[in-house]
Order: sequence, then structure tokens, then C-alpha cells
Amino acid sequence: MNSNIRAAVIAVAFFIGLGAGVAQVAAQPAEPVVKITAKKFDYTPNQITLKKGVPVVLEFTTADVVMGFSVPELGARTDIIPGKVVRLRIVPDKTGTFTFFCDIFCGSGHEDMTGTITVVE
Ligand SMILES: [Cu+2]
Repeated sequence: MNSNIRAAVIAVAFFIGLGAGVAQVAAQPAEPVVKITAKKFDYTPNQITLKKGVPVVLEFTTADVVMGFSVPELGARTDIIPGKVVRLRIVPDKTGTFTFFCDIFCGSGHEDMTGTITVVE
């Protein structure tokens, strides 16, 4: 095999491989994303409805200071870091209305920084 043919074969193999990779990614349904913005001293949105057993990615941003997001009843928490997008994947395993709150002291008003996740069937 001369080197030109060999290069062509490698290139074709590479693109077939790449194509297979892309097809594999595309075959997986994208998980829904809920974008949540945190600022002193609230979350937007602060009322979120999810479906039991359906994975969702919560995507947090803040322009303020380091804050927290905690929803103990669903076993989920994360830090929210200024200048970053922080992703938290959750799969709600029970129905009900659960309070989430900031668990990193971020100033006076921190105690009121809450919201609710309602999980439905
Ligand atoms: Cu706080």
C-alpha cells in the first residue's frame, strides 16, 4: 500500500468512526435543562415543577457571591459559583412539594432565600 492510499484509508476510517460517535450521541434523548439564576436573596425561578422518575439537569448561574442550593428531601445539593455554570442532575424519586434553600451564608436575607420543587406523577 503506498502512503497516499494508506492516508486515505485512515482518513475514511476516522470519519466512519466520527460518524458512529455522532450517531450514538444523537440517539440519546437530551435531558431537559432548567436554568436557575441565583442572586441575593432569591432564585429565579423559585417554583419548579418536575416529573417523578424523569431526569433533569438544573443549571445554576450567579453574578453575585458563592451560594448554595440544597433540597435535602430529594438528596440534592450544590455550590453555585459566580462566573460558572454549575450543573446538577437530579431524578426525583417521590412526589410532593419540597423546599430548597441556600445553605451557604451569603448576607442578611440569606435565610429567606428559598423556593420549592413540586414533583408530580
Ligand atoms: Cu445564602
